Amino acid sequence: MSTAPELTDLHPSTDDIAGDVLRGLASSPKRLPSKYFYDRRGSELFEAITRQPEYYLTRIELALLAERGGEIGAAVGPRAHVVEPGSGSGRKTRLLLEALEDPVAYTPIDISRSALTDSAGRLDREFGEVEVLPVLADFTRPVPLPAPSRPAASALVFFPGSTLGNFTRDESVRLLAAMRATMGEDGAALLGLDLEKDPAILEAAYNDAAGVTAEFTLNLLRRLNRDVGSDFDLAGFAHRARYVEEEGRIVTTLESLREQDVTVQGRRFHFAAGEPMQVEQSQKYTDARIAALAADAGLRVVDGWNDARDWFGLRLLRV
Ligand code: AVJ
Repeated sequence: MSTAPELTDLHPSTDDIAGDVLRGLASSPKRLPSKYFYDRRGSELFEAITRQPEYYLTRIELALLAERGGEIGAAVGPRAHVVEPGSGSGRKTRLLLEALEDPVAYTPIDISRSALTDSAGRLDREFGEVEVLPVLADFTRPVPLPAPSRPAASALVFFPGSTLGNFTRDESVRLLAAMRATMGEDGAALLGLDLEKDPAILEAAYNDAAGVTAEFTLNLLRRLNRDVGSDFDLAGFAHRARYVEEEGRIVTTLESLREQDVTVQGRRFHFAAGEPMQVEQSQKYTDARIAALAADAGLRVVDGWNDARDWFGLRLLRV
């Protein structure tokens, strides 16, 4: 196909960054939403994280998609319409499409028009036989899927990267329920989930020796200074990521290195010396936790693939 893929615009409400930041700073303890990490520089820094020796997640997931593609393809079935909430870099999507038997269509869903056209264009050029049908929408709500010109046998929602782990449990259940509605009765969801393991391995993954993750975390403040006009002093905060064993998750904070005030749109917020501000959580999963989460969203785990060390898993969920 030579023309750009046709985009379906469901007119999602755009992010209220300023409102989200003001609410987060007004709450106690203070917090900032992790979805704002991913401006251009933040996305580049995340890509750099995935190349750090300590950050095993991406490498294992790519290997699972490459090495277990035959089994994954057989479990999903032929002529799937692949749906991807949040259009990523495309590496994983490419491996999935190669693993599937005669995939019919690919629908990235994103609220960013540029991210959407980028990933749609890339996939469209590479997979001539797969119809690319991007949808501009908020993927946390059910999305009516565009109909491919060749009917699909079922929809497959692809949510890799353990991105689900960045949401709270309630948000995760709502997100999975939205996916359930998007994929319909015959559909499935393929999730990539980071598994519980030795805390030292987890903490190393979020505190790489080269300091890329620290830079990624601090970039959030740089981004907010630019986009909401805050005056965070990047030298006044430090990246801290620790594993909270009782909750089975990495909690990342920016810790105020001294007593200081930050002004956001005319409102002043006080930080005590040592005060932590939560900026991200990365949930780690057990099979029991995944099963309970799926059940709460009206889904069940029907298949799964782990690496030999059980560090990372793919799970196939159905209604
Ligand atoms: C984007 C969800 C895969 O939580 O592991 C990586 C983001 N943060 N290092 C994760 C992240 C710090 C990442 N995901």
